[in-house]
This record gives sequence, structure tokens and C-alpha cells, in this order.
Amino acid sequence: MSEDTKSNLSVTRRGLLGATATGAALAATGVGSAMMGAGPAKAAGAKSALAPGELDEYYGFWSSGQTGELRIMGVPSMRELMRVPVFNRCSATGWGQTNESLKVLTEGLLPETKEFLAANGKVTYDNGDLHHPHMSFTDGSYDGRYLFMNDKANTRVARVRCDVMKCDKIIEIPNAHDIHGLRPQKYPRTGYVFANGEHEAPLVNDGSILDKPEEYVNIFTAIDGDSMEVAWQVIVSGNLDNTDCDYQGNYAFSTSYNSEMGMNLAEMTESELDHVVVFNIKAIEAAIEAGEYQELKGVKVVDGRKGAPGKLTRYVPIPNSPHGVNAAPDKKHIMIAGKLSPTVSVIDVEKLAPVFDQDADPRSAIVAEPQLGLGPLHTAFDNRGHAYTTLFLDSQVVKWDIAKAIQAYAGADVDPILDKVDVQYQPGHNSTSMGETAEADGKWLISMNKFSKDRFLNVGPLKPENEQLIDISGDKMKVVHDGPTFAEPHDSIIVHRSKVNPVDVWERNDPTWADARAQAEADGVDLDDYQDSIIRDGNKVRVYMSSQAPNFSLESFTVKQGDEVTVIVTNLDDIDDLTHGFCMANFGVAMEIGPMATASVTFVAERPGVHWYYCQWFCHALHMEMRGRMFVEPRGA
Ligand code: CUK
Ligand code: CUA
Repeated sequence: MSEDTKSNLSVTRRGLLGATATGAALAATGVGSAMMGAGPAKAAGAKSALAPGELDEYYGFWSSGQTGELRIMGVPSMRELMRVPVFNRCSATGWGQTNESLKVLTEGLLPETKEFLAANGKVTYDNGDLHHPHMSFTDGSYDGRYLFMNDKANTRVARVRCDVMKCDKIIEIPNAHDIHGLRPQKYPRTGYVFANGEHEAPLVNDGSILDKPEEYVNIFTAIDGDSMEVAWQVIVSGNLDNTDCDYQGNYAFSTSYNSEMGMNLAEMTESELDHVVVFNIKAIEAAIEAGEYQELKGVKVVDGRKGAPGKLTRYVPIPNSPHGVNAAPDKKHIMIAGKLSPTVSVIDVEKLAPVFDQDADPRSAIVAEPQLGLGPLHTAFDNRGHAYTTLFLDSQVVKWDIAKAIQAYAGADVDPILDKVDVQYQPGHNSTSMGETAEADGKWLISMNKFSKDRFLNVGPLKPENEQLIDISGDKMKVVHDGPTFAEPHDSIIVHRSKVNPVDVWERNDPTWADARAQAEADGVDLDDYQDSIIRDGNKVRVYMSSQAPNFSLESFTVKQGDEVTVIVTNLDDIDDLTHGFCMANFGVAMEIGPMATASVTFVAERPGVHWYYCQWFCHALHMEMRGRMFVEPRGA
């Protein structure tokens, strides 16, 4: 009942919900009145609280900002279902420690980065700043293949496989600095993953240029989502914040909050107008095809700076410091949130051809610019022509009518604002159910609030964020759930569960452990059906074993002090939900081995004596007994 109570409180306080909205909400969602009770003050709309055992209708894919992982939520219950380590380290799964994860974390780094890291005693970065998780598209909607995400901290882009919900590729983006905005191509498919370099730098950043702003550039990158290689890059003026693309495969859009190319706050906010850069994808491809590019660090780079000749880019002036870019599911309108301006600028993609082909005024593509409130950051959509914009400074979400905003811009005396709801507090991104696709369904909105202040028990100076679930099925928005989250999700997508079909058990031929398989073959070990094997190769020792609840196939093995030991464990439990772990106590070694998966870890056995390894995933009534000994013979023994 707590959900109902919360809704009632919010409804009463706002004093907005009338009988009309209640009726509309019920009609729109088809939710029975049995759970609602009667009376005009009773909360209406879709059901957010699920009974034990009930499954959510949507997957929520959440970023985690500076935590560096991807999170999977259930929507509308707002239950956290899983964490997928990506740019971070994970104590539970061994991400950043297993050979399989280290391959993903290192193979896509630039040579100079590897050198830099080695000088700091590392093989990869330990941190990341993951802001924007987005799913691959086919024909304007999610196709359940991959999720792509950025790392603002260390200029990387990662991919997560949706069949197993594990990261399989991470690449560092050359030439760019600090990847922020990221979106996959919507049509015809992904295709490209567009990624913004946020911070501008000298093009050749070798220490010879500091105080020459005119030599600073920024880089827009298109990555091939299938091969995870950089397809091409565009040099642009101004830094790049967020990005999105159209539903036709023609254009991508990036906001730029520092057209001044200023280096400090005063310089960066000096001018009244910044811009959104529009990228003409086909013209860029044609330029590359025609050889009109320079090659920088192995990447084909074209010049799309302000004033550059050709039709690669156009700069649409937008009031001060635009932030979010969101393509509406009507496949026609692109919303640019003003941030320091109280407006959202609406671009009509059909008005862009003259801007490129006839050099029409770039502002002629703007068809609306409603004043919505203070601090508009991001916009989400339903399937009824409405947009929902977060107002950071007002701590509100505003619902507005796109058609009315266009009429008002053309001079009609109509107010596009339909509703405002208070959120707690300072919202950044928001997302609606399927709202970033042509299949927006208008049921739920998440407001991702940067501050939670008084909404939860005090946990000390560091507070969680507050992600609020809002029922948007009726005329009025209703906050129905508060969800605390740890540092610091920026963005999320809400994907209908029919789009995502993960497996329960790994396929034995999965490419994740292809290296271990190749090594096993070289060692004469059949990874799918092997006897326990201990292979000595100089001072390298490879220990192959399997796990089957509640046993490791090897009760013990012996190595010599100083040996480089690789333990390769295959979980032969072909059963849903039977994950084992391998933890070597006092060696700082632990990893997950999913059902029918292989995982491996390498360490130097520098500690003589008896060391227990154990399974750290509670897998069986005899889980505590699932253990074995590694005996390390002292050097010279
Ligand atoms: S940004 Cu965080 S609130 Cu990185 Cu998408 Cu707007
Ligand atoms: Cu296997 Cu616990």
C-alpha cells in the first residue's frame, strides 16, 4: 500500500489531479480499478508496485556515471536487477582481473595510452565515467543486439552484448578528448555509433600549443557498431555536449555549449548564442569516398569546422549553452534543450535540406522554441505528440504539446505547456518507456534527479541520487515511486521486455574465452570435456579444472614459488542460475564462472605454503565445502 499512499500524498500536495485525469488514465492504461479503490483523491493510472514473483514489463538500462558500470533495472518496480561491469573493477565477477576481461579492457587502447599506463604500473584504466547507455537499432526501434556507452573520463566507447549482458568491446577514441554524448544510428540500423568529444584540444596535442584557442578543435566520431572500429571523424568548432540523430539516416546533431572556445567559465558563457552542429552523414561518407580527408592516428578525418567549405556540417545558432538533444518518435522533430536559456529549440529535419543545399539560414530549420521554465536539460516523449522536459533549476518536469509549440512559434495564441510536476530535486536526464524509438508507448517516465536531500534516511554527507518514476498515461503526470541510486546515473533507456532476450546458460563455443580455448588446444586439453590437467611450460603453469556443484574437479594442485600460474575453470553445470566462483584466498584473486562458461585468471605464486581456493558464489547446500588447496613449494625446495 505504500505506493498508493505516496501517490496520494503527491497528488494532494500538487492539488492537480481531477476526476478527468483519473478517468483518462484508467482508459489509457486499461488498469483495472480493483487496486485503485474509489474516490477522486485516489491515485490512478498504471501499476508500479509488483507483487513478489511478478516480472516487470520493461528493462531499464541505467548508466552509473563515475561508478563506471551499466545497471539493469526493472521498470516499473525500479528494482535493480543486475550490474554489468564495464569501465570499473568488480570484486564479484573479477572484471578487470580475469584474462577474458583484461583482453576487453586492454586490446582497444591506443599504443601511447598503453605506454602511459605502463609507466604508472597499470595495464588499463581503473575508472570510467559512463553517462549514456543506448541500445542498437534496426529500422527505428531497439533490436536487442547491443548496448553502447561512453566513458567521458578516459575517452572510450564500450559495447555490451545483450544476449549475455557482458561487455565484449571497449575502444579508446583517437584524436578526441573525453567522449560525452553518444547515440546509435536509428535507421536503417546501427550501423554507426555517434560519439562526441567534449573537451577541445589542439589537433596535434603534443605539448607545443597551449594558449592559442584558434588552434583548438573538437572531434565528432562515427564508430562502426558491428566491428567497433572508428569509421570516420569530423573536426568541429566549439566543444560537443550531447548528440542524437534522425530517423532517416541523414543527419546527426550535437549540442555545443562553448561556441566561444573559451577556456574558463566567463569566456565559455560570454556569447548569447551557442549552436547545434548538424552532421550530413551522406555528404561525410561521400567526402571520405572521394579521398577528401586527412589521416590522423589511423583515422579518416574530415573538416567540418564553422566556415569550412562543403556540405559536411551546418551550425544552427541556439540560445546560450544548449545541453540535451532528443529525436521525437514522430521522426520529424529534434529537441535541443536550452539549459541556461529557458527554451527548447525544435528542429524540423525536413527543413534541413535547403540549409545544406542552398545555404538557407540555419535558423530556418527551427520550427518552435517554447519557453518552458528554468534549466531545461533533456526531453522525452510519449506516443501522443507530447514532450517531457526536465527543468534542472525549477526541479520540475514540464509536459508540453509539440504541435501547439509549433503553432505558437508561428504566431498563434496557444500555450503549449500542459502540466508541470515537482520532482525531488534538480533533474538531469529523463526517459520514457520506449520513448527514444518510433515505438514510444507513453506509459512511464523516469526523472533522474541529481539531488535527493531529504527524501531518504540520512546516510552521511554523500547522498544517493533520486530517480523518480512518473506515470504519464493520463493527462497529468504523477510521481509514483522514489528510487535511490548510487553515484551517478546520468541517462537511462526503458526498453520493452519483448525486445530483449538474454540466455540463461552460456554457449560452450562463446568467443569470450576463445583465447583460453586456443591455449587449451595447444596444451592438448579439450576445454569442453577434459580431465584435469596441469601443464608446466617453463615457469608458467596452467591449471585446468572444472566446477560442478559442489565440487571443483581438482582438490589440490602444486606449483613452485615464483611460478606464473593461470587457473582456467570451466563450469560444467548446464543449469539456469548455477554460477560458481573461484576465489584464491590471500592472493587477491576472485572470478565468476557462469553456467557452461570458462573463465581464467593469472597470478604469480609468490607466497609459499598451503592456500585454499573456494567458490564464492553460494551454489549448493555444500557450497562451503566447495574448495581445494594450492600448495606453493618454497623457492629452492
Ligand atoms: S549529461 Cu548528465 S544530466 Cu552527461 Cu547526458 Cu545531461
Ligand atoms: Cu560453487 Cu559455491
